[in-house]
Amino acid sequence: MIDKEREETLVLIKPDALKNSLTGYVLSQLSEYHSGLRFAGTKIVKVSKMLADEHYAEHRGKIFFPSLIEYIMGRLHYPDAPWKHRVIALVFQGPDAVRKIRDLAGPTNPHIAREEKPGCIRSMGTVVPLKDSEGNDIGERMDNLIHASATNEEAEREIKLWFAPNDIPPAMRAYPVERCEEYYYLKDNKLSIKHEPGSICFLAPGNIVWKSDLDALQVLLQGKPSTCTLEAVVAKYLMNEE
Ligand code: FUP
Repeated sequence: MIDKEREETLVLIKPDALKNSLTGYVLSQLSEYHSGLRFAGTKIVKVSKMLADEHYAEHRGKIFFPSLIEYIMGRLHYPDAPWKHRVIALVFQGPDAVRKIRDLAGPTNPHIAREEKPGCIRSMGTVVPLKDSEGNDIGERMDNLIHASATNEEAEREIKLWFAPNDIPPAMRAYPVERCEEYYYLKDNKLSIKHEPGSICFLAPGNIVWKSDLDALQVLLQGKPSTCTLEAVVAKYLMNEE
């Protein structure tokens, strides 16, 4: 974290909030008047499988994971309207940003939120039982309207996953950036600096990128494992592409 004034946190307004026209309500709850924080970035995102998987990476393998991915991709709330599959991603900035937004969001589980903190944003959500093919309860999915980063470390990972530096005004960026000097391509989920038929260019010379993304790409090009995966780097630079 660079300084307290530039502490940042990621908020996602999820498909259930969009479907229920709660966007305005959520934004007014999180406004500077209530939170003391300011907007640093905002975008409408069609969530790809790659992005959803990376965002919820810590929950891979859990029983609710497939349903959680379908939910954040908008497929559950808009099954017949793929053009409505999107979330609103926001970066809020200011002292204590992570804690302030988590407080306004409330507990993860909407049932608990209603008991412990009536009136918080997530208290307006719902819990959906998950069943196996025989109809037995196997878990639950929490449709809790918004995501809010849980810690400063998570906020950095998530903001860098959802936002490219140029989505945020230069003076508001909290993390170091660099100018890209190479072309980087993706083909069959493999990284390359050479173009081949069918490969997709996701970065080009002159692009402004998170320094940590470039560091990760250098490590990955050498065939070594990186703490930041190739998918986590690529997902944002290919965001909203066909
Ligand atoms: P939070 O940080 O509050 O978003 O909570 P978690 O990281 O624990 O959970 C991530 C998302 O998974 C939340 F939106 C809730 C959802 N979840 C379920 O749908 N079912 C579960 O059993 C647990 C979590």
